[in-house]
Amino acid sequence: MDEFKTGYVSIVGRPNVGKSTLLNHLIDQKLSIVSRKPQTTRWNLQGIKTSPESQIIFIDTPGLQKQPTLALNRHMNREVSHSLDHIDIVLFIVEALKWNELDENVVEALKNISSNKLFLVINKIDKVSDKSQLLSYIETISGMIEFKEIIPVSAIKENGLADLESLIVRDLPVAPAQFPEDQITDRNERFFAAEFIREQLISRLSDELPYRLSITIDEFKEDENIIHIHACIWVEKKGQKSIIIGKEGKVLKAVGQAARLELERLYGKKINLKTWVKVKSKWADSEQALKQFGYYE
Ligand SMILES: Nc1nc2c(ncn2[C@@H]2O[C@H](COP(=O)(O)OP(=O)(O)OP(=O)(O)O)[C@@H](O)[C@H]2O)c(=O)[nH]1
Ligand SMILES: [Mg+2]
Repeated sequence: MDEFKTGYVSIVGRPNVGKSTLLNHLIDQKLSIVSRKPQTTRWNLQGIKTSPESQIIFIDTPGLQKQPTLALNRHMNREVSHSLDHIDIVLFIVEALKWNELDENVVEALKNISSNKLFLVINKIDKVSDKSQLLSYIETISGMIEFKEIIPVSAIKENGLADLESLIVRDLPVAPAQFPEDQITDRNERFFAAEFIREQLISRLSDELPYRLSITIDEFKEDENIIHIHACIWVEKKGQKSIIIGKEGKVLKAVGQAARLELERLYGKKINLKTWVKVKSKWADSEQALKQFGYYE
């Protein structure tokens, strides 16, 4: 038998190109939250896929921002650069036939990565009816930056993912597994509780509000058959608090119910979820508040 291979694979790109969707479909598990709105992912998240031949440690990252002004966005960009330290392969994700200055910003951030480690992954090809258009698109991007592989995929339809995975395994170093074979992530249960609540809020709230909320888990207590979770939703203004609660508490109730179902699926246990909404003025631009909310752990 060939020797076992293990390595780290970072998934980077501008916001909204489908990085988190790709991670979830590559590891066959909903770990990373997804939404139609950009800037959904705020933290690096490892998704670990172990087979008899290999262990791939994928890192989903926040969408890279250009010249971020808020402390929160600077934190998100730092997460992306951390993901590139000691990396074996970088997947640069773009959206088929789309290219803008934020993609150029990613090219800039990848300039110190050896082209030997760099794969261009063109996502959302299910939206392209005339596939021949991809040729000139690929040509344009290849003129800016060199890649070891170029792989068109549809993360949602899982097209091209098996090819992508075998090319990754081909290039991973021979090394023993870093994690037990049943471990699928580096993040703890509190992290997913907070993220799944945030995902439900993002999908129900419009405009700027999703960018202005953060979740802390104040209690996480596991009994034999049930997990008790107390979550706090932090916003910046009183008006935002009333929107999140909704008329007669309807929005918050729906968010809690949907998040509870997702968490029950993930943990295979009953969840008792209680939520509160609190105001902390300008938290997204305060390093201190970000620390309190766990952004720098
Ligand atoms: N049609 C189509 N849509 C996709 C595909 N992959 C992702 N999407 C959609 O693209 C949107 C963004 O997906 P995410 O996975 O949240 O994107 P992201 O790159 O992680 O975004 P950020 O975390 O904000 O940087 C969602 O509405 C997804 O359903 C795909 O292969 N095809
Ligand atoms: Mg994401």
